[in-house]
Amino acid sequence: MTTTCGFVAIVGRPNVGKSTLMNRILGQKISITSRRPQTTRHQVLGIKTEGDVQAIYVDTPGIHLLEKDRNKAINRFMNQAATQALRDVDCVVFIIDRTRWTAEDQVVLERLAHVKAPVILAVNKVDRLADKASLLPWLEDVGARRDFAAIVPIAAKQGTNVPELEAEVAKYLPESIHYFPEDQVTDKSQRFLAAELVREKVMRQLGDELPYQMTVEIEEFRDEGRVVHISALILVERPGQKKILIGDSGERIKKIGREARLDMERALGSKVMLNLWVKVKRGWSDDERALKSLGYDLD
Ligand SMILES: Nc1nc2c(ncn2[C@@H]2O[C@H](COP(=O)(O)OP(=O)(O)OP(=O)(O)O)[C@@H](O)[C@H]2O)c(=O)[nH]1
Ligand SMILES: [Mg+2]
Repeated sequence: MTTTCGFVAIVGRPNVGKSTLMNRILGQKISITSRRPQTTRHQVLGIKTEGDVQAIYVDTPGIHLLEKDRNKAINRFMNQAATQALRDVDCVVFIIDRTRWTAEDQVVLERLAHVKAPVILAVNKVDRLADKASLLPWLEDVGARRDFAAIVPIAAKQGTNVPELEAEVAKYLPESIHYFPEDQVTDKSQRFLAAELVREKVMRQLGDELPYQMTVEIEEFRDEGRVVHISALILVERPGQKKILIGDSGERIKKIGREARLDMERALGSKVMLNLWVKVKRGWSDDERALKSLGYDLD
């Protein structure tokens, strides 16, 4: 009996729906999502095993333009993490948002220039296309930008055409033994997921005020069987941000905690006691050493 197994990088500029697509394919929340750009910061594997076929998807941070003088170490980290994911993959899914082509899409296309693996273009969010008739000429137009292995219009959020995209991907998975046991869905720990879920709730509630000047560290993760005790520290850059995060008489932080806890309970399948703390740590997002100690480490 032959089995197939391979790595599939999901790349694109921020906010096009990479993590939404991965979660849809896996049928559960593996990677956090929000309306704000730069939600994903690390490579996250989503492993899908169906019979003889194992597809290992690699969700990546959105590749973005670094602003002159304003680019922080964390932005360089995110772009590097995304580019690194393109090494040694068997197939790439390059996502764009409907019928728009931006300077950042162009940057992604240029990063793909040296990639030998087949690149499938996924045109996402077609559910929001006001003028459906514009799609066909657009597919022809983008199709001329590179020799894509396939072009698939999808709506990741609703799942439209996602099985068709997976079928295209399956064509490029080589014959190989499976690298992961069939019940493993990600390479990340429960601890990592817990931190990410807190970050997701903060991003969803206050993305505009705190784009990337916030990170989450798990200080305690104690599994007592029926209850998991989790303490998470939210680090911000400035005292003003701490105030916003806590909100009037702690309303906002309570809401963030409640939502994060419910998601954690769903993911862990047990009761969770969650404690949240907010601390100001100036300069962490532009300090290579601080970043490393906070888990932003490419090695
Ligand atoms: N209408 C619609 N919205 C979508 C679709 N796919 C994703 N979205 C929304 O687009 C936003 C961004 O989705 P993400 O999956 O976080 O995007 P991303 O590419 O992972 O973004 P970064 O991690 O920041 O690079 C979220 O609000 C999603 O709900 C879709 O097919 N249709
Ligand atoms: Mg993402």
